[in-house]
Amino acid sequence: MQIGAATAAYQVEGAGDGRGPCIWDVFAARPGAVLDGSDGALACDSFHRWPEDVALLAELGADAYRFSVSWPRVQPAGSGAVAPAGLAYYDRLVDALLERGITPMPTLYHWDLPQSLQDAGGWPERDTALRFADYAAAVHGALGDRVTRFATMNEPWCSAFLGHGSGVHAPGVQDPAAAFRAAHHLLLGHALGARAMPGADVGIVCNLYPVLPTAPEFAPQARVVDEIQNGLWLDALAHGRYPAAVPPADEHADDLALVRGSAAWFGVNYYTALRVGPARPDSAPDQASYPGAGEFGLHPRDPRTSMGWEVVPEGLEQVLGRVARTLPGVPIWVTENGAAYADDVRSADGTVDDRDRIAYLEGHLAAVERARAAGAPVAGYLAWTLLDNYEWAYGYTRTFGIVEVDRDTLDRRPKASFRWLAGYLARQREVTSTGDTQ
Ligand code: IFM
Repeated sequence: MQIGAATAAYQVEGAGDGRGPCIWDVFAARPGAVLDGSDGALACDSFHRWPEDVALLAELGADAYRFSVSWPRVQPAGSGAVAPAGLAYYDRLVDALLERGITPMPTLYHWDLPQSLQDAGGWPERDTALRFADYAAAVHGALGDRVTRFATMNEPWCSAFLGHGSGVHAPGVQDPAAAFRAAHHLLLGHALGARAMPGADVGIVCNLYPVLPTAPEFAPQARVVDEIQNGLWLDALAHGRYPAAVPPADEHADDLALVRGSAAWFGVNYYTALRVGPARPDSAPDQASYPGAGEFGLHPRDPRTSMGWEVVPEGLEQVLGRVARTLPGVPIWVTENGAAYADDVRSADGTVDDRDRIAYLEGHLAAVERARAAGAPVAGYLAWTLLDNYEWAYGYTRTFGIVEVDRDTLDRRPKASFRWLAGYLARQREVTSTGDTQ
């Protein structure tokens, strides 16, 4: 199994030079939209500091690096002319990774829609899926001679339902019908994008979670949450249909025939499990993303991360088993897994001593190994995330990194979890090279 780390453009790059505006620039400027009022204009400045990031990945011993390509850097207006300087940034990054034996795994869309496409209606509009396919072709044309594995969309559930249901993510729309249209066009964009990259190994990345009723009477609500969180994406990709919770629409039938079978590999982003129980007055705002929200609540138990997400390693094993059964023969990657913690303990030399994060990673890697032993074809595991970065509506107040980033100097300092993961990788390589395991 390959092991590495992941990041996303808006969260780490900073605007750099020549990037066009995107929906997160506009959303983050709304008063109250982001907890600390921050945006991704500087982030970790990886646009300039990428050589340091690549050196860290090499020090980690990473097999693979999942980063995202910024659509508005490549096509500042969202369509038409491609910016050569924007593509050149990824060209250099890919070359530097390959020089160090690290497999580049670009994701084409990690939430930074060019604002001009939002002005034309965004993901609820069908045309956005067509524009995505043009953009995918442009990136593939530039990188496809050296990169084989691409992901189209990252966590389309978030783009659709956090972006257009609860509105806690960009573009901050609260319109359930628009959320369903966005979900469909994200899947259509994935399928058209995959077709636009002939010869590439193209997958999609979804955030899937086990959904558990807290009592039998909440089973119907849990089923709805499961259909939106998990079934929508899996049923469409495996069977070319939507579960009952998705309102029917005329455009679905032909498009779903394209979506079916369009994932050559499947990426699982896994963080927690969802417990569905009685309504609660203090519900997190993202809960309003599910139809029928208000009639039920989510009830995470301890232990929880600083996102309030329950730590449930065995849920990852369950999700991997479900994907393996639903998409037989399709290789699976754990494309994100990790935890935000307070990082308030330091060892004598000043290193963040994040034993909680180490325990989280260790528990989840063990769950991956159990899933593999049970037959799930898991090809890789990528820790979220390499660097402390811009955590969307939480701004810089939540840290998931295995490397600390000083917000004043942007200096990078590996945490104890970085050293731990490097050790895990080295041990795994040792075992593999002596032929003890696969
Ligand atoms: O930071 C995000 C990432 O962009 C997408 N998956 C979940 C992470 C933690 O919230």
